[in-house]
Amino acid sequence: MKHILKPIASLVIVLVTFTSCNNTKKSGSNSGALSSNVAEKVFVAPGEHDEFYAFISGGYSGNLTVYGLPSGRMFKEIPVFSQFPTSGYGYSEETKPMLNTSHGFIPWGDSHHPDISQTNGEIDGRFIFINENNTPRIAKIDLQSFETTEIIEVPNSAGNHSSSFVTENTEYVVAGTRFSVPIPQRDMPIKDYKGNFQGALSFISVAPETGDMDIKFQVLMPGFNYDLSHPGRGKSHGWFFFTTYNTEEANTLLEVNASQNDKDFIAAVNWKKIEEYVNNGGGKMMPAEYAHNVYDEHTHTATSTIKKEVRVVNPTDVPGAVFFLPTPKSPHGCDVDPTGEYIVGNGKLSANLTVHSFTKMLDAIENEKFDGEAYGIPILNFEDVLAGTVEQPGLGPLHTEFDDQGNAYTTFFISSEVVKWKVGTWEVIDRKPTYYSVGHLTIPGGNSRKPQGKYMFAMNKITKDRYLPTGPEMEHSAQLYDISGDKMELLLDFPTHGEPHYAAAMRADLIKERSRKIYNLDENNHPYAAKSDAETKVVRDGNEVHIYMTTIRSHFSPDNIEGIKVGDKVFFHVTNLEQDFDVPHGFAVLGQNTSELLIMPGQTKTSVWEPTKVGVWPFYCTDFCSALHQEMQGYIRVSPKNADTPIKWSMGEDIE
Ligand code: K7E
Ligand code: CUA
Repeated sequence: MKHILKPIASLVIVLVTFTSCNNTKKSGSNSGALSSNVAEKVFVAPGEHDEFYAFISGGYSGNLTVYGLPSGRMFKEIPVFSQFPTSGYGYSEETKPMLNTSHGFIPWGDSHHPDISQTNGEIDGRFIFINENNTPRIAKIDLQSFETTEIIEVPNSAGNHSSSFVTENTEYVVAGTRFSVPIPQRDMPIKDYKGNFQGALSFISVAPETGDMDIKFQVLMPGFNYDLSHPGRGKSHGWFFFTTYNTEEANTLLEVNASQNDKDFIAAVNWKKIEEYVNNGGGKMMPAEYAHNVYDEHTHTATSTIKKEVRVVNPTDVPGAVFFLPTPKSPHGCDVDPTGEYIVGNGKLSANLTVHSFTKMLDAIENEKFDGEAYGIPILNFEDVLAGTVEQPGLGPLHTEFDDQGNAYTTFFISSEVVKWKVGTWEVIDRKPTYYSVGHLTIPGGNSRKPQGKYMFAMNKITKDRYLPTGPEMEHSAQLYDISGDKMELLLDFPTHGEPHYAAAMRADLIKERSRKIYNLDENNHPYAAKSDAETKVVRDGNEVHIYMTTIRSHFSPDNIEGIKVGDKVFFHVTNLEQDFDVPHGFAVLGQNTSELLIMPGQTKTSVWEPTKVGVWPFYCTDFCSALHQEMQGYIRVSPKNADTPIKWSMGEDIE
């Protein structure tokens, strides 16, 4: 048996590779096709603003990048799950707790699916959520400050991939496990996976006013791989849908062993029903360990709390809450149309695209049109829930988005194209090649009741010849299409950072108007803040030295410091006194083993330095902030361990 499997596996690889090569050839004919008409459509004149924000997942960068559309200009990288020396995120004392987990401090993450908060099924632009796949976590970014303000770890989960999608009123941000694992984690033989491992689907509540996250409950499902998910909306609000693969429950050579079943499932979860069950005391608390990290904008400091238990629910204890919809074949994306009626299963290995009907699903449940069960969960009869199929639209469907005109757009990885089809008639309307091997695609407002249309962009996995070569690896490439007409029109290629798995986009106005310009110095409650030059000081406490420092154009106070000794632990608490938009100051000292600080107006940030060498070491501002930026510098004197140099500091005069 083992001997047969290997040739099959290599055949699959050859097939995929071969198809990709074909795609590469197509490109030649398209290069240089940009007409001036197209150029006008993406031209945003100098000083003008883009019409849309796009928040593009950074994949293995662990972060989130912010772009403008239609220009494709990158505005910012928001650090989320990875340390970011550019701003000191994850390096400063204030932000290190954001990266704490039950496994300790983790400097990196793999981010996948950003999703913007919603009110009444419409994008409201308050928060954006994003999942971390490797060490399961969900982060919340505040779209006023563009800062990561909360990260919650997801216990009992592994490969947090079917995340982070929000319900119609941001009641929940949902996180489903890609890898099933022993729950609770324990030492057991891997070969005993089948029937013993489980997959947790976590419903993380989001407080309406504050946005505070908390794990409300986890549904412990059979040991499949829960790949992607989307909320119901409109008529299907209250349900959540998850694609699964590996319903075979294989634990080795999944490329063959998890491709055996003709159909896998979409799991339909009635979260309202389970919520009610939980509110009435249902489910049980089980011991768990997970970090909950919260950033406070007034102390400018994050705290990390390790939580000790989580509520779990056995789906068979809540009759009528969970069903399986048979879906061919190892579906990846699980996408719900704006009306909430249609649920698309993008079967990676299927010739056709399967669409389920929510109405038919309810009817099948009502009339118990079941086709067996899996671990006590009813399997609905395929024909009875099927809305329709898009016949042979392409090879290797991954993800579908929707516009505001009743059209759907599906990406095909293997045939490297986006295919536009009509929701309801299932006819293919248009297809356009992508360069190359597209993964996700995004339409502004796509995951909502009101898509904002106009543009679609595809996020491609392979760049090859699209840009000037940069060694063996090229940044991934996105392609922007005009979708306002019947046919899609390719407008622009632009590079993305890391690996974009999905992006969330929306009209710029909502965010733009609310964007924070400064932090109010009066509201700075940081315990080590110095709010004027008069409050600056240097305080020794054993071998710890706390420097209360200020920075304003164009000096540090103090800028001469003496009395530090080798073996000390020196805390530079730097407060930026500026109350002016876009005037951060930087801070770095020669020989420090951490990153710089970048301190926003009104903020206090702390860098720790443990000097190992005697000498007089300069520090300076790293951000060119004024005509006298180069003058923003100072000296710190480090004496031998046993010296008796007294602690002294000054600014504008010599230390006597
Ligand atoms: Cu959403 Cu890339 Cu994580 Cu598909 S995944 S491509
Ligand atoms: Cu402050 Cu340069």
